[in-house]
Amino acid sequence: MFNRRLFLGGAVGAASVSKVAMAALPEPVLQDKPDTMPPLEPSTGRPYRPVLTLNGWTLPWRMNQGVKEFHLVAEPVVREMAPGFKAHLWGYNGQSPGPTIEVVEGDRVRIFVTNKLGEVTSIHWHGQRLPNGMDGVTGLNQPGIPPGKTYVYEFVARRPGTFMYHPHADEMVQMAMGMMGFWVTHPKGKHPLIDEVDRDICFLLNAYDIDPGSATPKIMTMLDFNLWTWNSRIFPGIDPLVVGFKDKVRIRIGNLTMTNHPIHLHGHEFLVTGTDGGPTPKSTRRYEITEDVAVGAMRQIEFLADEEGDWAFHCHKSHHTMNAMGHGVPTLIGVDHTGVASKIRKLIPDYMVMGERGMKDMTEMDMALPDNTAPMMAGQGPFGAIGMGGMFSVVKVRKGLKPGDYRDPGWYQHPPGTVAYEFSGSLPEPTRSKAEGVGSMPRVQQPKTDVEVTVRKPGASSHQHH
Ligand SMILES: [Cu+2]
Repeated sequence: MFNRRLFLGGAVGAASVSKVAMAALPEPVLQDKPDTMPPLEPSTGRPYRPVLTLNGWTLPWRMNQGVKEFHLVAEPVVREMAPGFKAHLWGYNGQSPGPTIEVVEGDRVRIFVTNKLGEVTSIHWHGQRLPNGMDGVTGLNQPGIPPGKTYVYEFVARRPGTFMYHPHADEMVQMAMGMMGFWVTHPKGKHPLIDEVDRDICFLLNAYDIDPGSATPKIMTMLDFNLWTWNSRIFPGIDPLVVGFKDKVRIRIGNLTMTNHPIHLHGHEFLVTGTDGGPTPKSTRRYEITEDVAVGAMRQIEFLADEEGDWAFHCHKSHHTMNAMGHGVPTLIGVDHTGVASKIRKLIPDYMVMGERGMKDMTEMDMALPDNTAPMMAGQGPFGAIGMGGMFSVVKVRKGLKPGDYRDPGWYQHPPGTVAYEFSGSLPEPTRSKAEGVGSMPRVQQPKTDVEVTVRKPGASSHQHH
């Protein structure tokens, strides 16, 4: 696929050097797997500790007379969002999102961008200080890159921190189709606000609207996305974040969806050490367990992994931890419809109803799904099905991991007596609240009879009137 020896420089023979010198354009490096690839250790240029891209990879570069040269190819890709579920997206170098680009503060960077789409594109280097003509806004800073053409961007990575890249050409379509990538600029030496960490993990938040049975996102959707993804993967297709006990951990998150995501970590408190504006001043840092990542924003969180176990790590909007969810599903909590659904399914094979005890029932129902869709929520944990999907993964904190070993260590083995257990004694009558209070003032009008309402979620009607 690509000549690693030639591309990465290092021990390159004389014959290869002249070949490199002749080839103006670096050979593009492609990735055909959605797996989390090991961090790319820098073989040329200033040293740094590389990041791990969750279900992603880092783009190799070549050194050309002191300039780091990268080659991005904008193209249609097939992305496996979870095992057995593939989507037709647009991305870079074989995947969506595109590869992570890692450089060091002060590096001169040259990026060749080849457009293999059917329409113009461009790349905006979100958050970078750079010459105005390199900022990538089609029509404002440059002409669009026509199909089949290659443009060159060149600038110095002036500011260390966490960034991303995405098109600024027909961006509603191109970003809805999955065109985006991560960028990390490492500090060139010791930095007063950027600590060295043992594990440094990054991913993008993205969202798609793909009807069950189809494979291409609907690009007009603004709010009602049905696939909430991390790096274009949905739980249980998202790899765990594996960290060693007492490791200092940094997680970098960028949001290129059209809504905010309160990202929540169990078992630990973290500090927000950076945004797309750069490292945060130490005086502004406070401990959090949930950090809202706004639209178009990036956050860098850091914590000491000093609690062993398998800790949930997810978006706290509960609809974002579900997959391929149909709206217009009536709420049937409390309604006994035993047998009704299976009778209807004999007539309408795709008919689904919500379980009468809640929606988790559906993960256990043996129902036929349309081809190429993700089960609404499904993951098999050590204690049974995990009623989650979408933006959900697990931070696995383990003793005895070797530095840089990100392999899944399996499920946590809980020490005896440390797992919630069933109570077997006799139960006293639980205390219940008996009055809600009278309110701060008397009501002006009192209804003739008391009104009693039932919560109806997820509400179908509210979605149909905007
Ligand atoms: Cu969310």
